[in-house]
Amino acid sequence: MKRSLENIENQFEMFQILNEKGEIVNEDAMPDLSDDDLKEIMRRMVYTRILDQRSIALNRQGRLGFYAPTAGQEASQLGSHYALEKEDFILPGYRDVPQLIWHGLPLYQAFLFSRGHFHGNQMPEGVNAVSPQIIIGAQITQAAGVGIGMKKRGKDAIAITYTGDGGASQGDFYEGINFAGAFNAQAVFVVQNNRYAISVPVEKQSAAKTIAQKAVAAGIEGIQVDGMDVLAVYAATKDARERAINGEGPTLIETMTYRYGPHTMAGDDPTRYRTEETDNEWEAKDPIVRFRTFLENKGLWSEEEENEVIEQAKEEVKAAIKKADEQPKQKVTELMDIMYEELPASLQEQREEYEAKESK
Ligand SMILES: Cc1ncc(C[n+]2csc(CCOP(=O)(O)OP(=O)(O)O)c2C)c(N)n1
Repeated sequence: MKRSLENIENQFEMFQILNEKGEIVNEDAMPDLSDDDLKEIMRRMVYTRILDQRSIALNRQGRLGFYAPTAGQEASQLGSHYALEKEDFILPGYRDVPQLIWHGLPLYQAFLFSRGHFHGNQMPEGVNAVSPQIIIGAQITQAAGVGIGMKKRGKDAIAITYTGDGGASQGDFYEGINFAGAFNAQAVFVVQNNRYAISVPVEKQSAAKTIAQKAVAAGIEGIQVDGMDVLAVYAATKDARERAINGEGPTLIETMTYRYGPHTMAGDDPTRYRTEETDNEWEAKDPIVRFRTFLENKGLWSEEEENEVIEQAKEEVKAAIKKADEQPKQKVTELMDIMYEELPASLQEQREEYEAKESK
């Protein structure tokens, strides 16, 4: 028995293309990306890091509500997103707001989501996504369903869902990947293994040595990827996407990453469960630093370009928070109207009561 487990574990070595020093260590796997693509990926990662810093500041000023920091996870989030097409459908977790923004969700709406305003959950026409899931693991079963739907309709698109290592310890996760495998769903499951479910280390959540190997029991492909290496995450997702569309089944991608900040801004103190030594170890793997080195060595990136992106991000955040401030307050009647095509009789009376209150 032990030997069969070891055999499985040995199959999930971490896939890497760009090492911590910004060197290509796996030339054969290098994805076919133009210089413009490479620069765009860098731009998005830098922009998102600034967005994270500004969101934390806005939260501290009381101008944002719920916020789950993203710094450290840019390669996992944006490398996987860059492999998608507009038709692909995203089912994110609460930390995955950056993917939604790059899929087309306006920034001011992301801020409204943070404030609990329902307009933040209304995806604009053509933005194929649902709002971030708070219930851990629930998006996994939903993604299986969307991926099966895409297959049935013969679409050249996938459902992609994101969760953390904690999500991969939930029952919904196993049900979702099992169903996806059984029905050959056009789905990709990304688990961003940032080592902790709030304060619970991944080692205490599961005896499995990797999360990627959980794919085996569901009969689907699984791969563990260096989640701080944007090229590896991109290449793995692109490959998974193509295979899903070609009818070759879903894939589970585990990205090895780290969140530098607290779990959310609601009072988590990571110093109570992580050491400075571990933090430093992971910061040395930083996805932006290594990609910057890679691009600079190719003569594709400069300090001026980076500063331009930083300024642009700051300006856009400023404009978006202003726009969020200017939005009308949400009304219960409006929420009822968008929830139901036909309001049930039992709610009709409540609606009238709210209407009377709101018109005062
Ligand atoms: C079903 C359910 N159980 C518990 C919670 C409380 N909770 C919120 S975040 C979290 C940890 C999730 O960790 P992980 O999936 O690793 O994601 P990360 O926050 O690290 O991105 C838990 C248990 C929840 N939101 N939903």
